[in-house]
Amino acid sequence: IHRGGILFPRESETRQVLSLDGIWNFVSPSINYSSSPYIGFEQHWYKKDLNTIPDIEIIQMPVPASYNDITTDPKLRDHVGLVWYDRNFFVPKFWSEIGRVWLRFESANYAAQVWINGQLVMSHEIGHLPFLAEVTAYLKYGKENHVTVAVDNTLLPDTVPQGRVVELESGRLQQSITFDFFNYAGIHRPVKLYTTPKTYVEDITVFTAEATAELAKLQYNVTIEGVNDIICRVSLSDKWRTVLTTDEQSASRCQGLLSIENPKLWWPYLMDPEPGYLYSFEVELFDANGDLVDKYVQPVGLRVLTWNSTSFLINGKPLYLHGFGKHEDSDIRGKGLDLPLIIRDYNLIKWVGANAYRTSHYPYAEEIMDLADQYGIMVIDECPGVNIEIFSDNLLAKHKISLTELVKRDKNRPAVIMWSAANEPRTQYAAAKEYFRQIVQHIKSLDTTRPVTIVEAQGVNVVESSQFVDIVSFNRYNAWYSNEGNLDVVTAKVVNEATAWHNKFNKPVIMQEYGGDTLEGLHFLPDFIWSEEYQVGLMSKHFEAFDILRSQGFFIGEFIWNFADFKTRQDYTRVGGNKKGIFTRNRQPKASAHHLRRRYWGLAKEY
Ligand code: GCB
Repeated sequence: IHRGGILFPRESETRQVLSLDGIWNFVSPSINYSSSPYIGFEQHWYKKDLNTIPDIEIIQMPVPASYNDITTDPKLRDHVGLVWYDRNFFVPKFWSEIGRVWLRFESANYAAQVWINGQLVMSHEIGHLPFLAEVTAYLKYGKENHVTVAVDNTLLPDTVPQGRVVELESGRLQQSITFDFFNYAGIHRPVKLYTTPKTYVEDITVFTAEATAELAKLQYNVTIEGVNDIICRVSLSDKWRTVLTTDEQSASRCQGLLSIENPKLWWPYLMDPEPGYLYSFEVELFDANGDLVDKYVQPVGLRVLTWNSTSFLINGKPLYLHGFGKHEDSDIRGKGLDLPLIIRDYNLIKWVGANAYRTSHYPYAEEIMDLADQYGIMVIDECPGVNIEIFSDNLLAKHKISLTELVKRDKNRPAVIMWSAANEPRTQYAAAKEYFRQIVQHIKSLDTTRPVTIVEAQGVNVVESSQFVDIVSFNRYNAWYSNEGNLDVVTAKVVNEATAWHNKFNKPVIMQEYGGDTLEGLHFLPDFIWSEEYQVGLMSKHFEAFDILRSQGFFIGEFIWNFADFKTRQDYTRVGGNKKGIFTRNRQPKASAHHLRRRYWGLAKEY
């Protein structure tokens, strides 16, 4: 597998992109065979056209989408093991002279192997992250080609996230997981073939070294693969495409510092009349004749993050984060990328007046992240390490890989303001200490420009992990998982706990989750658990606590759980899924959304 950069495929004067999205052939062994859910390898399905294999049922499967809710068959919804996808595609003849051709999957959950024309071209493990390989030598140019993908959703003690497979009395395998959200699987995001020249821009790293109203400095580092006899020209242009500054370097060392006078800084939504301002960082490679060899344009935002023991600042101004935890989740498509849905979500985020969210509990699609950059919505970027129970060296190694890939993917994004190393790991265990010391150190070795957090659920006095982070995060379900029905205890409990976190670690504190399940349309007066009134009441008690905490100077954020209702595994505490959303799964408001909107817009007035 390719170990270099994972730049998003973008068309340019020198690059072409071809989408492989659409309807693929799909086979699930659990529908066709009762024996092994891992069938296909020994039978060499990757060397064949799935359509030509006798006695198997082909399902028409959309890509991108989760496969679980597409059919009416519970065996597919609850399948554990391999599934197979394949399709044919054409590659233009002139691509044989163009340089290199790449195949890139934006994500497949959980692990995938990919063959082109019967030859293995890449394997990747860990969902929600892109993977790619150069496939130049495997393609037939000007002819029909065949791609096969085997996707395995099995979660084990050394996968990220962890899981266990249990055999039921019926003989069926069941995936056991520690988190509540449904373990959707399949090819979740777009699949693209794209070209680069033989000598090409392999990776770009930018960060803002300085950002004031008078001057910004952008540090850049471009890595180039191919021949060395090349000039690397970089330039920065504004949104009107006016070039503000340029620089020329040799291909072997294309790095430097660009200065921009009177810059338009990247500001979060509601903090500036023009939030999310992006410049274009253009990289052009020229050969000795002055001919353009490659071009890649990377959007960049100019902003600097700083933090201390009580506050978190952007461009020198203190931040107060108000938003939610989210999920990639919707009816039928599951975790499959859906453009109407993601734009609707941002319109709701803006309507409700949120300025931030956390990508609970895994990295979100690159299209979603692009919009955060453009709208100025700040993102706490979480890796897929959710609810780790058993710490091991194998898991640690893979957890680090997931972070390497995440930072590589999102390092240039102004919207990403913090890395979340994990959600609710069992950090009361002694083994968590060395584990998270290494995890945080690993993130710091990749990026020192953003703070790191671990989202804690254990008590402040037992955690072995938060001493390593920059910002302390905790989740707590007062008047829900404890003290259910007792709204009167909430305010004091939240104030006391947040204060205890700060006193113990001397760091800024965020409440990353609080909330209660609410069935839309269920009303009770006086408020009663599961009703819309109860959710609103629970929020009001938290708001009182947050206001007290804000006056104390170390409390920097409130995130309600969750933005929208979402599907979970089957559980007697869940009526058709987790209903803690302020929006329904259809993205319509509950009473709580209107309540939150009044608060968040009120907070924005204080900026
Ligand atoms: C949590 C988890 C989140 C769950 C939530 C709940 O603490 O972080 O993934 O969905 O509780 O509603 O139970």
